[in-house]
Amino acid sequence: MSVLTKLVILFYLCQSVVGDFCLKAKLGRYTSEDYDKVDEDLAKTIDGHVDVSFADLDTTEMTFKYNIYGGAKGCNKCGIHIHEGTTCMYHQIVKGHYWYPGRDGKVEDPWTEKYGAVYSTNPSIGDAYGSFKIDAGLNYMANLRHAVVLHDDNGDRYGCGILEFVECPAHTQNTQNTQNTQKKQKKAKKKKNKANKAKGRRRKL
Ligand SMILES: [Cu+2]
Repeated sequence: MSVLTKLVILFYLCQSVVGDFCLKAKLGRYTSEDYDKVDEDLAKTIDGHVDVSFADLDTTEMTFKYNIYGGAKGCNKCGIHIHEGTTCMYHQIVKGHYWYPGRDGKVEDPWTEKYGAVYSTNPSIGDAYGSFKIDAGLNYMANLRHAVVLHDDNGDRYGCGILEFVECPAHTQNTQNTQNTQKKQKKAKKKKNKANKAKGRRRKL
């Protein structure tokens, strides 16, 4: 297999992992003033981010990736979900899990352990990294600006972030490559111009 073939395969593999339309939520404390169950110690340390990606604009299946730092220690399958609200500030507006229940309202809530919407940490460090695929019946645009909520062992909320537009890692790489190519082309053009100028000068001489 040539290096080029390998690169092409790697490119498509990366794409299928990363997806084409991405959202990112920076995790911070669940600020909700109208909620008194936040573990204040966790609220101080919680950091990290959640990356959500969709293969296209219509699909409702997303890859949900989390990088949690300073979270609840020793959390065994604690909840991590996208919620109905578009803020972390008011508990009443953050509301419950965000999914499309279907016309008859019978589609099950996918933001549960059964569908993998959990994270676990070890007893000494509250960090967690992982990902799961989930279909909440809502597409990329429908999820924009929605709150991602982190729960502790008791189910209480302490971490939160808002999903915002972000360029997918694969896209960023492509843009960088394009920029590099453009830079190279510019450099080559400059060199050519210089050479031509030198030629012109020589001709004049
Ligand atoms: Cu939740």
